[in-house]
Amino acid sequence: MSTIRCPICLRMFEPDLRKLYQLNDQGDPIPLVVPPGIDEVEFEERTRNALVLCPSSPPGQPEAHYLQRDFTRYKQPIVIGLVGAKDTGKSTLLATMIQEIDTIGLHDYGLRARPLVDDKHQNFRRDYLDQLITNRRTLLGTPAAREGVQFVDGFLLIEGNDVPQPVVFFDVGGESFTNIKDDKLIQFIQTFTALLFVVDPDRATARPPNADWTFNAVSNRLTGPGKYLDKPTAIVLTKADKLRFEPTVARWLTEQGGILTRKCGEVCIDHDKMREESRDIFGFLYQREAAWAYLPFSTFLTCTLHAVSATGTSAPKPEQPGSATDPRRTYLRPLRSRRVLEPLVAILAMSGAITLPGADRVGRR
Ligand SMILES: Nc1nc2c(ncn2[C@@H]2O[C@H](COP(=O)(O)OP(=O)(O)OP(=O)(O)O)[C@@H](O)[C@H]2O)c(=O)[nH]1
Ligand SMILES: [Mg+2]
Ligand SMILES: [Zn+2]
Repeated sequence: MSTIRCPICLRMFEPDLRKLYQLNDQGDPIPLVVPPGIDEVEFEERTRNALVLCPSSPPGQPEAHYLQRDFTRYKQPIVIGLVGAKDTGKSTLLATMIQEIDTIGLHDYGLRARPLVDDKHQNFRRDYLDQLITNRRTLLGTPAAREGVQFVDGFLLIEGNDVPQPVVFFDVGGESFTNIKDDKLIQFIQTFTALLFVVDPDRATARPPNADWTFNAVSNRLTGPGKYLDKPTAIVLTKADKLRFEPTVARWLTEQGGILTRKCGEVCIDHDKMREESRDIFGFLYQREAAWAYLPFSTFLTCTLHAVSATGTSAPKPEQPGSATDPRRTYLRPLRSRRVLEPLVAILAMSGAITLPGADRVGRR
């Protein structure tokens, strides 16, 4: 790793991996002293959750901030931002994606994934997954972005003996993206190296139209040369269980075959099938005149479209809104996610992290 962009202040810097920090019991960073003469295994264990200082502010200053060492010492991180208005289903989608990485893994795609920061991963499981999967309750709305907002969880992708690559996820309350009055609050958008645009089917099929302006706001915020923005992007029609009577969507939602094939004589990514799904979901959105939803397709160089359901079922709204003290609702049936990993696999293929044959064709026009 040479230089890296700080996701908090956007500064590019070369991390000093010899000066490590750790959090004390009060949660304050203090220098991490490693005894000399220990071997690699012990060093790795002792420094598992180590931090490095971002050089934009010296330690002790109120603006001083630290990054996870493992975010900074490997290949350039893939920083995935989930974009969409309030209630579109971003956090629920992310939760079920992470659950599938934890339980099924990415081995089929040639990668081993381990949590990037153990504490963060435990917190994510507690705040998102215990609620959703164990208690079968809807998630609380995610708080709006604060200054210095950090990723919520991440993994280290390990492929053979190659240098590992971190992949991290930003999940903020949907209202954050349209709060363009305060630049500092949304500068984290500039750290996204890949984007998941999450489409709520209720908005896509609404009459009169109910466009999600976060897609436009985030795309406008990003800059780059050329006709297209060069960041891997997936448009995810989530909550697709609500569209199960729409033949095009139902076809993909019930698709069992996965996106691996042996057509090429060995295991490879079925980019033709992914293109077919993208074309169908694009057609579905086009027919409903939801131009805002497929805008990323004409803005980004590589883009796929997907139909997924994070929960497979809805949680009914209370008959008298506001009467309940706890806004979390209970899902009607046991949760069953469908095809939630596909958009992530597409992003990893477009980012070059998945190297199976065919991966380099994903999302190309
Ligand atoms: N039917 C169905 N409903 C879903 C699904 N995913 C989410 N929902 C519903 O959508 C609501 C909002 O989901 P969240 O994941 O909290 O939405 P969000 O985009 O994170 O919202 P903010 O954090 O407020 O920006 C949930 O409470 C569920 O009621 C799904 O796959 N199917
Ligand atoms: Mg949320
Ligand atoms: Zn910084």
